[in-house]
Amino acid sequence: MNLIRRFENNPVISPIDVLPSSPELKVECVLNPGAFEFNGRIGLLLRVCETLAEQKQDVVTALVADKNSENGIRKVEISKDDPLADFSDPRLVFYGDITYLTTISHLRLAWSDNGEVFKIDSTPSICGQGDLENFGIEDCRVTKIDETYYLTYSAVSASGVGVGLITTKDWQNYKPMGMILPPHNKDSTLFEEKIDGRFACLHRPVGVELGGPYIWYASSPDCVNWGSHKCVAKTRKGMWDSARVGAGAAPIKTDKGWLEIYHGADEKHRYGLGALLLDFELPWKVIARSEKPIMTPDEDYEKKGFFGNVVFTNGHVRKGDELLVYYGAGDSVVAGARMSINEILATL
Ligand code: MAN
Repeated sequence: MNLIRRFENNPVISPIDVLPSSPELKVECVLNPGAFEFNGRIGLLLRVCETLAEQKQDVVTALVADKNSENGIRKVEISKDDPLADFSDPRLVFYGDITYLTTISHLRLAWSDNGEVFKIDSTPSICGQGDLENFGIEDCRVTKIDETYYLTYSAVSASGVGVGLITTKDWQNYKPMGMILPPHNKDSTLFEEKIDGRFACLHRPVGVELGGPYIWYASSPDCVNWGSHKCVAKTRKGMWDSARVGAGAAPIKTDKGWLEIYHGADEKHRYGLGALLLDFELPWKVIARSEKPIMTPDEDYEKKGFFGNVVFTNGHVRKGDELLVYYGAGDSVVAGARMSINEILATL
């Protein structure tokens, strides 16, 4: 049985399909989309990563959003032979006390009638605002509760990565609600229903001396103030998810409990997807968990890329038993796959 049925037209969106947000920038990667349905269409909220179109030979340029700079972007140039700089991770530049990103991300909408072919907006839909988002915003989860869409995303700056919240009802007017979980925290998704009258979420803080990058549960009366934190799932030594774990998109309601598709990575930064089955009433309790990943980076476009060997999901759309899972592949492109909820449950 083949649990994962990748779309035939994968990757469905590549950097070449996306217009840069300004002429001096170039789209380096398009990845990790949130997914939702609106007015009979499937929408993706893409993470669009940009760099300078014209790179200078001897420096690496980090881009920082800044209202007072030309075109709203400050360019931080770091010489390639500066002894204070470490360029070993293509995503980051460690420079003395500060870590910069090598790209800056915004969120952009793409729309489809069939879920496989997308028309991408020509301009950014949502950009980072203020000091806590000036390295960009990333990896948005979209959860619809009643008539409101809740967007939870990574807000990135030199102060760290935290979780930001924006709400919208019409995908034209956006209401920023600020940072709801402080650094270091990301991979936060809301449940599609309130639990015991409270908003519920999964999130991923990182324990430093003790603990680690584990999936946690929290609840809130208003979606802004979060409490009742509980640890849900940890990394597992020697397994495919030994180095980090993080929630994907909103947990899926099934008659066996909440099904959560999450990502895990090992020490070699190989990212796969697995499943957690959470207790319906006490959603921080794990009933079952994938021993083996349900999806690993196997295709060329998943093994290669800006940061290869990655399949990472934060967006899906449910059609009965079928899940359309959208994912970032190789941190470079957006791809899709069909999965059956019952088939995943059967593996647990
Ligand atoms: C990690 C990666 C990057 C991302 C930063 C900030 O290093 O996921 O792609 O830009 O975190 O969130």
